[in-house]
Parts: sequence; structure tokens; C-alpha cells
Amino acid sequence: MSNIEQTLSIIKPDAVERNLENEIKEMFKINGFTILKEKKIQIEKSEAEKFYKVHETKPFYNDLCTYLSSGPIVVMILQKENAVKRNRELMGATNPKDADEGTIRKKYGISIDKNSVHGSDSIDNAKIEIDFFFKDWKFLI
Ligand code: IDP
Ligand code: MG
Repeated sequence: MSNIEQTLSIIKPDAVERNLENEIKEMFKINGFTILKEKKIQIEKSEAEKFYKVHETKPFYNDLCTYLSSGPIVVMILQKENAVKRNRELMGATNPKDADEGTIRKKYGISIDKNSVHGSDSIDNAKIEIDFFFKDWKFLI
């Protein structure tokens, strides 16, 4: 049985700044993801704080929110079978140093904070995060 899902992906400021947008999108496409929607935006720090609220007690929260709002980002809805899990696999570990060969973070990540991409970590969070950036989006399934 097919299990088509959507997940939220963000190409973070460090990658947009290095003009890696197209290369990273190509990696998604080669790996069978369809980019259903995308937009390049810059968000306010207050919006980053809302997006990353789950991390508000972490020591890196303030820097993380400053960083995500520091420059243009590309937010995308990706679709594929088991998209949430498959995207996490393609992204690789949070710290690029620990990421497997062939993953986006291994290839492009600079450091644990400048790790080039965000991806939803669960189906529930994918819905919340897609709604955060694409309010009018209606889930296909
Ligand atoms: P994830 O992006 O792999 O899901 P999370 O634990 O959800 O990782 O953390 C969100 C983001 O916060 C990470 O992508 C990374 O940019 C940043 N981050 C996580 N842990 C640290 C840390 O120990 N120091 C600095 N930044 C961190
Ligand atoms: Mg996360």
C-alpha cells in the first residue's frame, strides 16, 4: 500500500547564501521527492522564535532564531512515499560531522548550527510546520 506523505523542508540561510539552492533541490528530485510548493522568503526573528518554540529552553535557542532570520530561506513542501522519514535520512545527522556520506548535511553543512537544511521530524510536526508557512495549503491525504 502506498503511503504518500508531505513534509516541510527549509534550505537555511547558510546554503542560500552559498547559492546551493538548485543543487539541494536537485538532490530532493533525484531522490524521488516532488516539490509541491516552494517560496523564497526572509522571516522575522519573532517568526523564527515561533517556528522553533519546541527548542525554547535550549541554550542555542536565541542564536538559532537569530540565524534562521538572518537571510533568505527557501521553504518547500516535499512529497514522497514516507516523506518525513525519507527526508530525515537524506538530510543526515544534525551535526554534519556525524552525517553519513551522500547526505545533504554531509555534503553541504558547515557546522551544527549552519547545517544547511531543516526537515520535519514527525508527521504531526510536518502538518504543523506546513501550516506555519503555507496557511492555505490543503492536505491531499
Ligand atoms: P534537526 O534540525 O536535525 O531536527 P534539532 O535538534 O531539531 O535538529 O535542532 C534544530 C536546529 O538547532 C538544528 O538543525 C541546528 O541548526 C540547531 N542546533 C541543534 N543542536 C544544536 C547545538 O547543540 N548547538 C547549536 N545549534 C544546535
Ligand atoms: Mg528538529
